[in-house]
This record gives sequence, C-alpha cells and structure tokens, in this order.
Amino acid sequence: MASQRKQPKPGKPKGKARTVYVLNGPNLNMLGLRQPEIYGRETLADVEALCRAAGDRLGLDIDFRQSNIEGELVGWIHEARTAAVGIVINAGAYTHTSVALLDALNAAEKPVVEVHLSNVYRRESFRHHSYISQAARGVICGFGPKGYVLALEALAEIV
Ligand code: DHK
Repeated sequence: MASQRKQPKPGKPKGKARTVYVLNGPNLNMLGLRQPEIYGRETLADVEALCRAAGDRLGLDIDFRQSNIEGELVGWIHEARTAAVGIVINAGAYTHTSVALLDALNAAEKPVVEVHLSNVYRRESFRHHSYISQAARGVICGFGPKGYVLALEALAEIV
C-alpha cells in the first residue's frame, strides 16, 4: 500500500488545538521486516501505538501517517500548517534527497522534530546529510521507536 492514513476516532472531534502530525516516509511501512538488525523488529503499527500512548499522556492528538510518495508527504505538510500545532517527521530516505520536503516544512511555519530510528551517523556517509534538519527545532536519532516519544515530549513543551 502506498499510503496509510488513520481516520479520526468516531465521536472525537478533530481539532487543531493539540494535534501533532507524525509523518513517516518511504519504506517505513516495512518496519519489522526490513533490515531488523538496523531498524528493529517493531512494526510501524507498534510505533503508532507508542505515539498514541505518549499523546494521551502529553495531551496531544496524534495524526499518524506514512507514505512512499514524496508529493503526498509535501501535501500533508501543507495541511499541517492549518491542521496541526507541530510535526514529527521521519522522512526516511527523502531526508537525504528532498529539497521539496525542506521547503514544505519551512512553509508550514510549525515546530518540527526530525526523527530517525537508526543512528544515521554510524551508517553510510550519504546518510550523514539531512536536507530537512534546517527546518527542524531538533533531531533525534539512534533510539529506535523511543525517538518518536522523545520527539513528542519535546514538542509538547514547545507548543
Ligand atoms: C529511515 C530510512 O528509511 C533511511 O533511509 C534513513 C531512517 C534512516 C531511520 O533510521 O529511521 O537513512
């Protein structure tokens, strides 16, 4: 599936008051199967459950999405400008290639925290550069799914 998007819970109005977009880029739908020695055995659904639990604790509504398509991620970032108070993003490989995501994140004018499951600095040199870090308040990498929780905790203090 190219993209996964959860519907809001029935009866729970979707307001932007404390909504955080948690955006995941290409191949993150393969978590749990994909190079588990690097990315671990937890699935994206496990990461989402962690984010939702953290959101409940922090008073944040989590809008959790994944896409393998760069333009879809750009569209969601545009949407976040009016629908969210902040963005957590693991842009996957687009981190290292996408000026379009950088421009979209700058245009969103929301606090952004960049997350990577793996410690990209212990890996290939092409993973050492991130285009999107320029738009981020902070970057968390190397702590696996817990990095998403740390990012949400940081955002909860900012917003
Ligand atoms: C995920 C990816 O898919 C890679 O392309 C990045 C990142 C690292 C991660 O560690 O979560 O280089």
